[in-house]
Amino acid sequence: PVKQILCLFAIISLMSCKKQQQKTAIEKPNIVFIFTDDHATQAITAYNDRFKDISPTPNIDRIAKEGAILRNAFSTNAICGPSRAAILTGKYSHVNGYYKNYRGGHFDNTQWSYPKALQENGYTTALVGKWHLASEPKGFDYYKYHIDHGEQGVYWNPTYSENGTEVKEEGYATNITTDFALQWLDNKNNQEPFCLMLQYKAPHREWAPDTKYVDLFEDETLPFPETFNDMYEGREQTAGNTHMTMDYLNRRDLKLATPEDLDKKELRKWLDYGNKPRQIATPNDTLKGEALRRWKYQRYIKDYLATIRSVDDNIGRVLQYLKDHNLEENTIVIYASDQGFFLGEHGWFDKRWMYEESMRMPFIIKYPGKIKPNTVVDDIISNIDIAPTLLELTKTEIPQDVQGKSFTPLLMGETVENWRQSMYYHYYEYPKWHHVQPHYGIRTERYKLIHFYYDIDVWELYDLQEDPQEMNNLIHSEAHTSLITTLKEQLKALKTAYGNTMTVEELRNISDTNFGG
Ligand code: SGN
Ligand code: CA
Repeated sequence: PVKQILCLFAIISLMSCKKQQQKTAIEKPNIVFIFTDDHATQAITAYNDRFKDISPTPNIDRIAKEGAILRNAFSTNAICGPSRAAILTGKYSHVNGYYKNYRGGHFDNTQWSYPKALQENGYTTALVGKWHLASEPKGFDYYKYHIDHGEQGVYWNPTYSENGTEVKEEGYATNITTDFALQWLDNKNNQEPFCLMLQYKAPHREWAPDTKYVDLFEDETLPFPETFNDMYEGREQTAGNTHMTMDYLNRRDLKLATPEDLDKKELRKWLDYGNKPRQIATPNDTLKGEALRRWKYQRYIKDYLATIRSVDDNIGRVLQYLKDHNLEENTIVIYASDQGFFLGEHGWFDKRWMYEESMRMPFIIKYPGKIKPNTVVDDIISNIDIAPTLLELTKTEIPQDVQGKSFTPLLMGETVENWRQSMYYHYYEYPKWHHVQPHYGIRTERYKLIHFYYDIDVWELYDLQEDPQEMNNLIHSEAHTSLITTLKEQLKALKTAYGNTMTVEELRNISDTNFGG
Protein backbone atom coordinates (compact mmCIF):
# COMPACT_ATOMS: atom_id res chain seq x y z
CA PRO A 1 0.00 0.00 0.00
CA VAL A 2 2.87 2.41 0.77
CA LYS A 3 4.14 1.85 -2.73
CA GLN A 4 0.65 2.46 -4.14
CA ILE A 5 0.28 5.68 -2.16
CA LEU A 6 3.68 6.88 -3.31
CA CYS A 7 2.79 6.06 -6.87
CA LEU A 8 -0.54 7.89 -6.59
CA PHE A 9 1.28 10.85 -5.10
CA ALA A 10 3.74 10.84 -7.98
CA ILE A 11 0.90 10.80 -10.52
CA ILE A 12 -0.91 13.65 -8.78
CA SER A 13 2.19 15.79 -8.61
CA LEU A 14 2.99 15.05 -12.24
CA MET A 15 -0.54 16.10 -13.20
CA SER A 16 -0.34 19.31 -11.25
CA CYS A 17 3.06 20.02 -12.74
CA LYS A 18 1.60 19.57 -16.22
CA LYS A 19 -1.33 21.79 -15.27
CA GLN A 20 1.11 24.40 -14.02
CA GLN A 21 2.94 24.32 -17.32
CA GLN A 22 -0.28 24.75 -19.27
CA LYS A 23 -1.26 27.58 -16.98
CA THR A 24 2.02 29.39 -17.62
CA ALA A 25 1.54 28.86 -21.31
CA ILE A 26 -1.93 30.36 -21.05
CA GLU A 27 -0.86 33.30 -18.92
CA LYS A 28 1.93 34.42 -21.19
CA PRO A 29 0.68 35.42 -24.63
CA ASN A 30 2.22 34.06 -27.80
CA ILE A 31 3.60 36.53 -30.32
CA VAL A 32 3.46 36.40 -34.10
CA PHE A 33 5.47 39.37 -35.30
CA ILE A 34 4.98 39.76 -39.06
CA PHE A 35 7.55 42.12 -40.53
CA THR A 36 8.12 43.22 -44.11
CA ASP A 37 10.86 45.14 -45.88
CA ASP A 38 9.99 48.61 -47.24
CA HIS A 39 6.20 48.53 -46.96
CA ALA A 40 4.97 52.13 -47.02
CA THR A 41 1.91 53.15 -45.02
CA GLN A 42 0.63 54.87 -48.19
CA ALA A 43 0.04 51.34 -49.55
CA ILE A 44 -1.93 50.04 -46.56
CA THR A 45 -5.64 50.81 -46.65
CA ALA A 46 -5.87 51.00 -42.86
CA TYR A 47 -3.48 53.98 -43.08
CA ASN A 48 -4.22 55.61 -46.36
CA ASP A 49 -6.84 55.35 -49.08
CA ARG A 50 -4.62 56.22 -52.04
CA PHE A 51 -4.85 52.65 -53.40
CA LYS A 52 -7.88 51.42 -51.50
CA ASP A 53 -10.02 50.54 -54.52
CA ILE A 54 -7.33 48.97 -56.64
CA SER A 55 -5.07 47.35 -54.12
CA PRO A 56 -6.71 46.80 -50.76
CA THR A 57 -4.86 45.09 -47.92
CA PRO A 58 -7.77 43.24 -46.29
CA ASN A 59 -5.78 40.99 -43.98
CA ILE A 60 -3.44 43.67 -42.67
CA ASP A 61 -6.48 45.93 -42.19
CA ARG A 62 -8.19 43.16 -40.22
CA ILE A 63 -5.38 43.21 -37.66
CA ALA A 64 -5.97 46.95 -37.27
CA LYS A 65 -9.75 46.52 -36.95
CA GLU A 66 -9.35 43.90 -34.27
CA GLY A 67 -6.65 45.85 -32.46
CA ALA A 68 -4.62 49.05 -32.60
CA ILE A 69 -3.05 51.10 -35.36
CA LEU A 70 -0.12 53.40 -34.56
CA ARG A 71 -0.29 56.34 -36.93
CA ASN A 72 2.93 58.01 -35.84
CA ALA A 73 5.41 55.17 -35.45
CA PHE A 74 8.84 56.16 -36.76
CA SER A 75 12.06 54.45 -37.63
CA THR A 76 15.04 56.12 -35.92
CA ASN A 77 17.31 55.38 -38.92
CA ALA A 78 15.16 54.51 -41.91
CA ILE A 79 17.12 51.73 -43.50
CA CYS A 80 16.95 47.97 -43.27
CA GLY A 81 19.66 46.52 -41.00
CA PRO A 82 19.85 49.54 -38.68
CA SER A 83 16.08 49.55 -38.14
CA ARG A 84 16.13 45.83 -37.41
CA ALA A 85 19.01 46.28 -34.94
CA ALA A 86 17.12 49.11 -33.18
CA ILE A 87 14.01 46.95 -32.90
CA LEU A 88 15.93 43.97 -31.48
CA THR A 89 17.87 45.99 -28.91
CA GLY A 90 15.55 48.89 -28.08
CA LYS A 91 18.57 51.13 -28.67
CA TYR A 92 19.75 53.73 -31.18
CA SER A 93 22.32 52.86 -33.88
CA HIS A 94 25.10 54.69 -32.01
CA VAL A 95 24.50 52.41 -29.01
CA ASN A 96 23.83 49.05 -30.70
CA GLY A 97 26.68 49.75 -33.14
CA TYR A 98 24.79 48.98 -36.36
CA TYR A 99 24.67 52.24 -38.32
CA LYS A 100 24.54 51.30 -41.99
CA ASN A 101 23.82 48.53 -44.46
CA TYR A 102 26.54 49.26 -46.98
CA ARG A 103 29.89 48.70 -45.25
CA GLY A 104 27.83 48.17 -42.14
CA GLY A 105 29.65 45.17 -40.74
CA HIS A 106 28.15 42.62 -38.42
CA PHE A 107 25.48 43.19 -35.82
CA ASP A 108 27.13 42.42 -32.47
CA ASN A 109 25.12 39.36 -31.53
CA THR A 110 26.66 39.09 -28.06
CA GLN A 111 24.60 42.09 -26.95
CA TRP A 112 21.21 41.93 -25.28
CA SER A 113 18.15 41.57 -27.52
CA TYR A 114 14.46 41.02 -26.85
CA PRO A 115 14.33 37.50 -28.41
CA LYS A 116 17.09 36.47 -25.97
CA ALA A 117 15.08 37.92 -23.08
CA LEU A 118 11.91 36.09 -24.18
CA GLN A 119 13.83 32.86 -24.46
CA GLU A 120 15.12 33.31 -20.92
CA ASN A 121 11.58 33.98 -19.81
CA GLY A 122 10.45 30.55 -21.01
CA TYR A 123 9.49 31.32 -24.60
CA THR A 124 10.25 29.12 -27.56
CA THR A 125 11.37 31.44 -30.35
CA ALA A 126 11.83 31.36 -34.13
CA LEU A 127 12.96 33.62 -36.92
CA VAL A 128 11.86 32.83 -40.48
CA GLY A 129 12.61 34.99 -43.54
CA LYS A 130 14.81 38.09 -43.82
CA TRP A 131 17.38 38.80 -41.13
CA HIS A 132 19.99 40.98 -42.88
CA LEU A 133 22.29 41.60 -39.92
CA ALA A 134 25.27 39.54 -41.10
CA SER A 135 25.97 37.83 -37.76
CA GLU A 136 24.25 34.63 -36.68
CA PRO A 137 20.79 35.21 -35.19
CA LYS A 138 20.92 34.63 -31.42
CA GLY A 139 17.99 34.11 -29.10
CA PHE A 140 16.19 31.67 -31.39
CA ASP A 141 15.40 27.98 -30.92
CA TYR A 142 14.96 27.84 -34.67
CA TYR A 143 15.95 30.07 -37.55
CA LYS A 144 15.74 29.94 -41.30
CA TYR A 145 16.79 33.15 -43.04
CA HIS A 146 17.62 34.43 -46.52
CA ILE A 147 21.32 34.38 -47.37
CA ASP A 148 21.41 35.31 -51.07
CA HIS A 149 22.85 38.71 -51.90
CA GLY A 150 24.41 39.62 -48.62
CA GLU A 151 21.20 38.45 -46.92
CA GLN A 152 18.98 40.73 -48.99
CA GLY A 153 17.28 37.58 -50.19
CA VAL A 154 15.72 36.89 -53.58
CA TYR A 155 12.11 36.47 -54.69
CA TRP A 156 12.52 33.18 -56.53
CA ASN A 157 14.14 29.94 -55.34
CA PRO A 158 15.88 31.46 -52.33
CA THR A 159 18.69 29.94 -50.31
CA TYR A 160 18.25 30.03 -46.54
CA SER A 161 20.45 29.30 -43.58
CA GLU A 162 18.46 26.83 -41.50
CA ASN A 163 20.06 26.73 -38.07
CA GLY A 164 23.43 27.22 -39.78
CA THR A 165 22.94 24.82 -42.69
CA GLU A 166 22.55 26.17 -46.21
CA VAL A 167 19.33 25.01 -47.87
CA LYS A 168 18.22 25.84 -51.40
CA GLU A 169 14.45 25.99 -51.74
CA GLU A 170 12.11 26.31 -54.68
CA GLY A 171 9.26 28.70 -55.13
CA TYR A 172 8.20 32.27 -54.53
CA ALA A 173 9.80 33.62 -51.36
CA THR A 174 6.70 35.16 -49.73
CA ASN A 175 4.75 31.90 -50.10
CA ILE A 176 7.44 29.49 -49.03
CA THR A 177 8.70 31.65 -46.15
CA THR A 178 5.13 31.42 -44.81
CA ASP A 179 5.14 27.64 -45.34
CA PHE A 180 8.31 27.33 -43.25
CA ALA A 181 6.88 29.50 -40.49
CA LEU A 182 3.69 27.45 -40.31
CA GLN A 183 5.71 24.23 -40.35
CA TRP A 184 7.62 25.50 -37.33
CA LEU A 185 4.35 26.27 -35.55
CA ASP A 186 3.22 22.70 -36.29
CA ASN A 187 6.35 21.15 -34.85
CA LYS A 188 7.43 23.45 -32.03
CA ASN A 189 7.47 22.65 -28.35
CA ASN A 190 3.86 23.07 -27.23
CA GLN A 191 4.61 23.40 -23.54
CA GLU A 192 6.01 26.89 -23.88
CA PRO A 193 4.54 30.14 -25.13
CA PHE A 194 6.05 31.07 -28.47
CA CYS A 195 7.39 34.06 -30.34
CA LEU A 196 7.54 33.76 -34.10
CA MET A 197 9.26 36.46 -36.14
CA LEU A 198 8.04 36.09 -39.70
CA GLN A 199 10.07 38.53 -41.78
CA TYR A 200 9.43 38.79 -45.50
CA LYS A 201 11.87 40.05 -48.12
CA ALA A 202 8.86 41.57 -49.88
CA PRO A 203 8.12 44.22 -51.00
CA HIS A 204 11.83 45.21 -51.29
CA ARG A 205 13.41 46.20 -54.58
CA GLU A 206 13.13 44.75 -57.29
CA TRP A 207 9.42 44.36 -56.47
CA ALA A 208 8.92 41.01 -58.18
CA PRO A 209 5.31 39.78 -58.00
CA ASP A 210 4.31 36.14 -57.93
CA THR A 211 3.53 34.77 -61.42
CA LYS A 212 -0.20 34.86 -60.80
CA TYR A 213 -0.09 38.58 -59.98
CA VAL A 214 2.26 39.76 -62.70
CA ASP A 215 -0.57 41.33 -64.72
CA LEU A 216 -2.73 42.41 -61.80
CA PHE A 217 -2.91 46.10 -62.78
CA GLU A 218 -2.03 45.81 -66.44
CA ASP A 219 -5.01 47.71 -67.82
CA GLU A 220 -5.04 50.53 -65.30
CA THR A 221 -3.32 53.82 -64.72
CA LEU A 222 -2.53 54.05 -61.02
CA PRO A 223 -2.72 57.40 -59.19
CA PHE A 224 0.34 59.65 -59.06
CA PRO A 225 1.24 61.33 -55.78
CA GLU A 226 0.78 65.10 -55.58
CA THR A 227 4.51 65.72 -55.21
CA PHE A 228 5.60 63.58 -58.17
CA ASN A 229 6.88 66.67 -59.97
CA ASP A 230 8.73 68.20 -57.02
CA MET A 231 11.38 70.64 -58.31
CA TYR A 232 13.20 70.67 -54.91
CA GLU A 233 13.04 74.43 -54.61
CA GLY A 234 14.77 75.57 -51.42
CA ARG A 235 16.15 72.02 -50.99
CA GLU A 236 18.53 71.83 -53.96
CA GLN A 237 21.49 70.44 -52.00
CA THR A 238 19.51 67.78 -50.18
CA ALA A 239 16.33 66.43 -51.77
CA GLY A 240 17.50 67.76 -55.12
CA ASN A 241 20.71 65.75 -55.08
CA THR A 242 19.84 62.05 -54.82
CA HIS A 243 19.95 58.87 -56.82
CA MET A 244 16.41 57.80 -56.17
CA THR A 245 14.43 59.48 -58.89
CA MET A 246 12.71 57.48 -61.62
CA ASP A 247 15.91 57.84 -63.69
CA TYR A 248 17.58 55.41 -61.31
CA LEU A 249 15.16 52.57 -61.90
CA ASN A 250 17.15 50.03 -63.90
CA ARG A 251 16.18 47.42 -66.47
CA ARG A 252 15.82 44.79 -63.79
CA ASP A 253 13.48 47.00 -61.75
CA LEU A 254 11.41 47.77 -64.83
CA LYS A 255 11.34 44.11 -65.94
CA LEU A 256 12.52 45.07 -69.38
CA ALA A 257 13.40 42.47 -71.94
CA THR A 258 17.05 41.52 -71.65
CA PRO A 259 18.75 43.06 -74.63
CA GLU A 260 21.23 40.91 -76.44
CA ASP A 261 24.04 43.38 -75.89
CA LEU A 262 23.70 43.44 -72.10
CA ASP A 263 27.15 43.74 -70.60
CA LYS A 264 28.40 41.03 -68.26
CA LYS A 265 27.87 42.98 -65.05
CA GLU A 266 24.27 43.86 -65.89
CA LEU A 267 23.55 40.32 -67.01
CA ARG A 268 24.91 38.91 -63.75
CA LYS A 269 22.59 41.22 -61.85
CA TRP A 270 19.65 39.82 -63.75
CA LEU A 271 20.54 36.22 -63.17
CA ASP A 272 21.75 36.72 -59.60
CA TYR A 273 18.41 37.91 -58.44
CA GLY A 274 16.68 34.84 -59.80
CA ASN A 275 14.81 37.31 -61.94
CA LYS A 276 12.39 36.07 -64.50
CA PRO A 277 12.65 38.60 -67.29
CA ARG A 278 9.16 39.53 -68.31
CA GLN A 279 10.20 40.58 -71.77
CA ILE A 280 8.39 43.87 -71.49
CA ALA A 281 9.34 45.86 -74.56
CA THR A 282 11.61 48.75 -73.80
CA PRO A 283 9.69 51.99 -74.20
CA ASN A 284 12.88 53.99 -74.68
CA ASP A 285 12.43 54.04 -78.41
CA THR A 286 8.99 55.55 -78.27
CA LEU A 287 8.89 57.42 -74.98
CA LYS A 288 11.09 60.28 -73.90
CA GLY A 289 11.39 62.77 -71.03
CA GLU A 290 8.30 63.22 -68.90
CA ALA A 291 6.35 60.48 -70.69
CA LEU A 292 9.12 57.96 -70.00
CA ARG A 293 9.32 59.07 -66.40
CA ARG A 294 5.60 58.53 -65.95
CA TRP A 295 5.80 55.14 -67.63
CA LYS A 296 8.55 54.10 -65.21
CA TYR A 297 6.46 55.14 -62.21
CA GLN A 298 3.53 53.04 -63.46
CA ARG A 299 5.73 49.99 -63.95
CA TYR A 300 7.25 50.48 -60.50
CA ILE A 301 4.05 51.06 -58.54
CA LYS A 302 2.20 48.21 -60.26
CA ASP A 303 4.91 45.72 -59.37
CA TYR A 304 5.23 47.09 -55.85
CA LEU A 305 1.51 46.70 -55.16
CA ALA A 306 1.31 43.30 -56.85
CA THR A 307 4.19 42.12 -54.65
CA ILE A 308 2.25 43.31 -51.61
CA ARG A 309 -0.80 41.36 -52.74
CA SER A 310 1.09 38.14 -51.94
CA VAL A 311 2.19 39.52 -48.58
CA ASP A 312 -1.41 40.23 -47.65
CA ASP A 313 -2.60 36.80 -48.91
CA ASN A 314 0.02 35.09 -46.79
CA ILE A 315 -0.88 37.12 -43.73
CA GLY A 316 -4.39 35.79 -44.30
CA ARG A 317 -2.98 32.26 -44.18
CA VAL A 318 -1.24 32.97 -40.87
CA LEU A 319 -4.40 34.45 -39.31
CA GLN A 320 -6.40 31.43 -40.50
CA TYR A 321 -3.80 29.07 -39.04
CA LEU A 322 -4.09 30.73 -35.63
CA LYS A 323 -7.88 30.41 -35.79
CA ASP A 324 -7.83 26.78 -36.90
CA HIS A 325 -5.43 25.86 -34.12
CA ASN A 326 -7.30 27.63 -31.37
CA LEU A 327 -4.46 30.10 -30.91
CA GLU A 328 -6.34 33.27 -31.74
CA GLU A 329 -7.30 34.21 -28.19
CA ASN A 330 -3.89 34.15 -26.62
CA THR A 331 -1.71 35.32 -29.48
CA ILE A 332 -0.54 38.88 -30.06
CA VAL A 333 -0.27 39.55 -33.80
CA ILE A 334 1.84 42.44 -35.03
CA TYR A 335 2.26 43.79 -38.53
CA ALA A 336 5.16 46.19 -39.13
CA SER A 337 7.85 47.07 -41.64
CA ASP A 338 11.44 48.28 -41.10
CA GLN A 339 10.64 51.77 -42.46
CA GLY A 340 8.42 53.45 -45.00
CA PHE A 341 9.09 54.03 -48.70
CA PHE A 342 8.60 56.67 -51.35
CA LEU A 343 5.90 55.68 -53.80
CA GLY A 344 6.71 58.41 -56.28
CA GLU A 345 6.45 61.23 -53.70
CA HIS A 346 9.08 63.90 -54.50
CA GLY A 347 9.64 61.87 -57.68
CA TRP A 348 11.33 59.05 -55.73
CA PHE A 349 11.53 55.40 -54.80
CA ASP A 350 13.57 54.11 -51.76
CA LYS A 351 13.67 55.56 -48.21
CA ARG A 352 16.49 56.80 -45.88
CA TRP A 353 15.31 60.40 -45.48
CA MET A 354 13.86 61.88 -42.35
CA TYR A 355 10.93 62.94 -44.54
CA GLU A 356 7.53 61.52 -43.59
CA GLU A 357 7.00 58.78 -46.21
CA SER A 358 10.31 57.19 -45.33
CA MET A 359 10.60 57.50 -41.55
CA ARG A 360 6.98 56.49 -40.81
CA MET A 361 6.71 52.74 -40.38
CA PRO A 362 3.50 50.73 -40.27
CA PHE A 363 2.80 49.29 -36.83
CA ILE A 364 -0.45 47.44 -36.22
CA ILE A 365 -1.10 45.10 -33.30
CA LYS A 366 -3.94 42.98 -31.97
CA TYR A 367 -4.26 41.24 -28.62
CA PRO A 368 -7.78 39.90 -28.15
CA GLY A 369 -9.38 40.81 -24.87
CA LYS A 370 -6.60 43.26 -23.96
CA ILE A 371 -6.41 45.79 -26.79
CA LYS A 372 -9.83 47.11 -27.79
CA PRO A 373 -10.81 46.79 -31.45
CA ASN A 374 -10.29 49.91 -33.58
CA THR A 375 -7.84 51.55 -31.18
CA VAL A 376 -5.96 54.46 -32.76
CA VAL A 377 -2.70 55.73 -31.25
CA ASP A 378 -1.44 59.08 -32.52
CA ASP A 379 1.39 59.60 -30.03
CA ILE A 380 4.97 59.54 -31.28
CA ILE A 381 6.40 56.01 -31.11
CA SER A 382 9.79 54.95 -32.39
CA ASN A 383 11.27 51.61 -33.33
CA ILE A 384 13.34 51.47 -30.11
CA ASP A 385 10.04 51.28 -28.17
CA ILE A 386 9.04 47.95 -29.69
CA ALA A 387 11.35 45.73 -27.60
CA PRO A 388 10.29 47.14 -24.20
CA THR A 389 6.63 46.96 -25.28
CA LEU A 390 6.94 43.28 -26.14
CA LEU A 391 8.67 42.69 -22.82
CA GLU A 392 5.92 44.38 -20.87
CA LEU A 393 3.21 42.47 -22.76
CA THR A 394 4.93 39.18 -21.95
CA LYS A 395 5.77 40.11 -18.35
CA THR A 396 9.48 40.01 -19.05
CA GLU A 397 11.87 42.30 -17.20
CA ILE A 398 13.01 45.40 -19.10
CA PRO A 399 16.73 46.11 -18.59
CA GLN A 400 17.66 49.61 -17.40
CA ASP A 401 19.81 50.43 -20.40
CA VAL A 402 17.08 49.89 -23.00
CA GLN A 403 16.52 53.37 -24.48
CA GLY A 404 12.97 52.87 -25.74
CA LYS A 405 9.83 53.07 -23.62
CA SER A 406 7.00 50.57 -23.51
CA PHE A 407 3.87 51.94 -25.19
CA THR A 408 1.67 49.19 -23.74
CA PRO A 409 -0.51 51.69 -21.80
CA LEU A 410 -1.21 53.62 -25.01
CA LEU A 411 -2.37 50.39 -26.65
CA MET A 412 -4.72 49.79 -23.75
CA GLY A 413 -6.29 53.20 -24.33
CA GLU A 414 -4.69 54.92 -21.34
CA THR A 415 -3.43 58.48 -21.53
CA VAL A 416 0.16 58.60 -20.43
CA GLU A 417 1.21 61.85 -18.81
CA ASN A 418 4.68 62.88 -19.99
CA TRP A 419 4.69 60.63 -23.05
CA ARG A 420 7.38 61.91 -25.41
CA GLN A 421 6.43 64.93 -27.51
CA SER A 422 9.25 64.52 -30.00
CA MET A 423 11.78 62.04 -31.30
CA TYR A 424 15.39 62.00 -32.48
CA TYR A 425 16.36 60.65 -35.90
CA HIS A 426 19.78 59.92 -37.44
CA TYR A 427 20.80 58.53 -40.86
CA TYR A 428 24.50 57.81 -41.62
CA GLU A 429 24.94 55.83 -44.85
CA TYR A 430 26.70 57.80 -47.61
CA PRO A 431 27.25 58.07 -50.52
CA LYS A 432 25.98 54.60 -51.38
CA TRP A 433 23.29 53.65 -51.98
CA HIS A 434 21.19 56.43 -53.46
CA HIS A 435 23.35 59.38 -52.42
CA VAL A 436 21.36 60.61 -49.46
CA GLN A 437 23.14 63.27 -47.43
CA PRO A 438 23.79 62.14 -43.81
CA HIS A 439 21.47 63.96 -41.44
CA TYR A 440 19.88 64.00 -38.03
CA GLY A 441 16.98 65.90 -36.56
CA ILE A 442 14.00 66.24 -34.31
CA ARG A 443 10.37 65.54 -35.16
CA THR A 444 7.79 66.99 -32.82
CA GLU A 445 4.04 66.58 -33.24
CA ARG A 446 3.97 69.64 -35.48
CA TYR A 447 7.48 70.47 -36.67
CA LYS A 448 10.54 68.83 -38.09
CA LEU A 449 14.05 70.27 -37.93
CA ILE A 450 16.82 68.52 -39.85
CA HIS A 451 20.57 69.11 -39.98
CA PHE A 452 22.38 67.79 -43.06
CA TYR A 453 26.14 67.40 -42.61
CA TYR A 454 29.17 65.55 -44.02
CA ASP A 455 30.30 67.95 -46.77
CA ILE A 456 27.52 70.50 -46.40
CA ASP A 457 26.06 72.32 -43.41
CA VAL A 458 22.39 72.76 -44.22
CA TRP A 459 19.29 72.95 -42.05
CA GLU A 460 15.64 72.44 -42.96
CA LEU A 461 12.45 73.20 -41.06
CA TYR A 462 8.95 71.99 -41.89
CA ASP A 463 5.60 72.84 -40.41
CA LEU A 464 3.81 69.49 -40.82
CA GLN A 465 0.45 70.98 -40.02
CA GLU A 466 0.64 73.60 -42.79
CA ASP A 467 2.82 71.60 -45.14
CA PRO A 468 2.41 67.84 -44.62
CA GLN A 469 4.20 67.10 -47.91
CA GLU A 470 7.35 68.92 -46.74
CA MET A 471 7.72 71.12 -49.81
CA ASN A 472 8.30 74.40 -48.04
CA ASN A 473 11.60 74.67 -46.16
CA LEU A 474 11.10 77.39 -43.54
CA ILE A 475 14.65 77.57 -42.26
CA HIS A 476 15.12 81.11 -43.60
CA SER A 477 11.71 82.36 -42.46
CA GLU A 478 12.05 85.25 -40.06
CA ALA A 479 8.73 84.43 -38.48
CA HIS A 480 10.20 81.12 -37.34
CA THR A 481 13.49 82.32 -35.85
CA SER A 482 12.59 81.79 -32.23
CA LEU A 483 10.95 78.42 -32.99
CA ILE A 484 14.17 77.32 -34.68
CA THR A 485 16.18 78.28 -31.62
CA THR A 486 13.82 76.31 -29.37
CA LEU A 487 13.89 73.26 -31.64
CA LYS A 488 17.69 73.36 -31.81
CA GLU A 489 17.81 73.34 -28.02
CA GLN A 490 15.36 70.45 -27.83
CA LEU A 491 17.36 68.53 -30.42
CA LYS A 492 20.53 69.07 -28.41
CA ALA A 493 18.80 67.84 -25.28
CA LEU A 494 17.63 64.68 -27.06
CA LYS A 495 21.11 64.00 -28.43
CA THR A 496 22.56 64.37 -24.96
CA ALA A 497 19.87 62.22 -23.35
CA TYR A 498 20.44 59.41 -25.85
CA GLY A 499 24.20 59.78 -25.67
CA ASN A 500 25.01 60.83 -29.22
CA THR A 501 27.21 63.88 -28.80
CA MET A 502 29.63 63.06 -31.62
CA THR A 503 31.06 66.04 -33.49
CA VAL A 504 30.42 66.40 -37.21
CA GLU A 505 33.99 65.22 -37.76
CA GLU A 506 33.34 62.06 -35.74
CA LEU A 507 30.03 61.52 -37.50
CA ARG A 508 31.70 61.82 -40.90
CA ASN A 509 33.99 59.10 -39.78
CA ILE A 510 31.03 56.78 -39.14
CA SER A 511 29.83 57.35 -42.72
CA ASP A 512 33.34 56.75 -44.07
CA THR A 513 34.21 53.71 -41.99
CA ASN A 514 33.98 50.29 -43.52
CA PHE A 515 32.76 48.29 -40.55
CA GLY A 516 33.68 45.16 -42.41
CA GLY A 517 30.50 44.43 -44.34
C1 SGN B 1 19.84 47.35 -52.33
C2 SGN B 1 18.98 48.12 -53.34
C3 SGN B 1 18.83 49.54 -52.91
C4 SGN B 1 18.31 49.60 -51.50
C5 SGN B 1 19.26 48.83 -50.60
C6 SGN B 1 18.94 48.84 -49.15
N1 SGN B 1 19.60 48.07 -54.64
O1 SGN B 1 21.14 47.82 -52.35
O2 SGN B 1 17.95 50.18 -53.79
O3 SGN B 1 18.21 50.92 -51.04
O4 SGN B 1 19.28 47.49 -51.04
O5 SGN B 1 17.67 48.30 -48.90
S1 SGN B 1 19.47 46.72 -55.52
O6 SGN B 1 19.85 47.07 -56.89
O7 SGN B 1 20.37 45.75 -54.96
O8 SGN B 1 18.10 46.26 -55.43
S2 SGN B 1 17.44 47.77 -47.48
O9 SGN B 1 16.04 47.39 -47.38
O10 SGN B 1 18.32 46.66 -47.28
O11 SGN B 1 17.74 48.89 -46.56
CA1 CA C 1 14.02 48.01 -45.69
